[in-house]
Amino acid sequence: MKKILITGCLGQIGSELTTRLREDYGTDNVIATDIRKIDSPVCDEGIFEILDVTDKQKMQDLAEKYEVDTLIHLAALLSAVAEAKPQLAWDLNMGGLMNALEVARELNLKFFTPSSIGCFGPGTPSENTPQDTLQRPTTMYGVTKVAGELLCDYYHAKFGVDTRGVRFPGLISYKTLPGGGTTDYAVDIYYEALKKGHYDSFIEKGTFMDMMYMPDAIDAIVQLLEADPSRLVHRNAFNITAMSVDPEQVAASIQKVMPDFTLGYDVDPVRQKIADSWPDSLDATCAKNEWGFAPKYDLDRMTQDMLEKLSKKMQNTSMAN
Ligand code: VAH
Repeated sequence: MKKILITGCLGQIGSELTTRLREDYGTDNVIATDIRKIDSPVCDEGIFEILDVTDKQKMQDLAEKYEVDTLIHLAALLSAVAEAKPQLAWDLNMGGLMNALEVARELNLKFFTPSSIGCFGPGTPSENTPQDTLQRPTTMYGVTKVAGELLCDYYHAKFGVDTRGVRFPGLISYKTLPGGGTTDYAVDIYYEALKKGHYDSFIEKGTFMDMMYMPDAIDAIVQLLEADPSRLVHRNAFNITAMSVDPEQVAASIQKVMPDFTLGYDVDPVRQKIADSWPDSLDATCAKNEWGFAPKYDLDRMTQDMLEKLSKKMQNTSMAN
């Protein structure tokens, strides 16, 4: 992997991945793209191009212009937004993915796109969910993730495209707010803890979901893309996770740092129904065995770092305003 085009760079993953890849591979070797340009280090501190992923010709023109060898496709609607706009979610998530796979096929690019724990459904074993198991999701997001996994495996088997992917759990980060996900409560809780000392969770007590701190997620993308292909038994997509938590456990972790923090509930039935259809905990053995996946952050270490970095960010923002 030497020169990389990334779609969806202004999203929660893209904004941190772009910065990391510029550090690792050189600023001029990372082509950041998104559907709009904003005032952001992603747009201002390296190569940035406007790209709507439903425009295949533009995607191909950019890949050829910059002579990239790798395409990381992140642009997609997340679960809650996709459930509110299912037809748009299909068009964007599947149309964008097909365009990206076709560009990768025609230009012989290494390819990464994420799947999600959302690719599983109520019939999947919910504890220690196996790498290879039943995938019958009941959300449009999940349908696009399963279809996406199958499409990426097809492009590898049929056309030899070097496709790789992971099934991301909920991702927690302080740099960019997530957009329209079901696991976003696990990000919101840290912001609200610092702002108000209290948070009303839209996900119910006792709802366990896999989660991961963003540094571990970025490490996983780079590790998988640099992995020896001869070791890969699986490709699209690997179960990965760092922890399985519910709102109570996240609150208890915060209270170790902020003893007066309190947690309440204002459950969102739409996102609760989505969360209830997902597994409680994944088995990440294949990722560990096939490419050395090894997350560094558990819940308490993530909480300490989130609260420290987020409070600095909020202080800087309030000073700037
Ligand atoms: C979502 N954050 O909630 C995303 C993710 C596992 C969840 O796919 O839709």
